[in-house]
Amino acid sequence: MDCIFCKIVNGELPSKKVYEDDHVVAFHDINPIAPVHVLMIPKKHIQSLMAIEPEDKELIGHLHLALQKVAEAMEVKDPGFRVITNIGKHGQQTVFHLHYHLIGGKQLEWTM
Ligand code: IU
Repeated sequence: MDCIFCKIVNGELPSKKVYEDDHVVAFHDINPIAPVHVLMIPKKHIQSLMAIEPEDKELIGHLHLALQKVAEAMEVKDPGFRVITNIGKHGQQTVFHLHYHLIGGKQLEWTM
């Protein structure tokens, strides 16, 4: 499958990993928009949040618990950070492998 993030998962493409276990990987975004910008992905190829199936419930819960660990490791737990997943054209999704942006390290704004 021609998916950039699947290639990162299987080591065909390099990435700066900050966390990995049997089910998920987190790595630094190549084009960070904040001092901390990490992508958390499931190793399983899932196109977006809208493609999550009931059978993925445990995986998605696991991914959120792993996000907590990454937030602690990246020292953004306090004073806080943001988690975003973009979906489709209006969401400006550009990579069609489910990923959660963990963004922080500065005071974030909320404007569109
Ligand atoms: P989006 O939510 O699909 O728009 O985000 C994709 C992100 O993946 C974006 O922030 C890119 O900078 C990032 N990225 C990456 O970290 N490494 C890559 O090889 C590619 C994209 I392609």
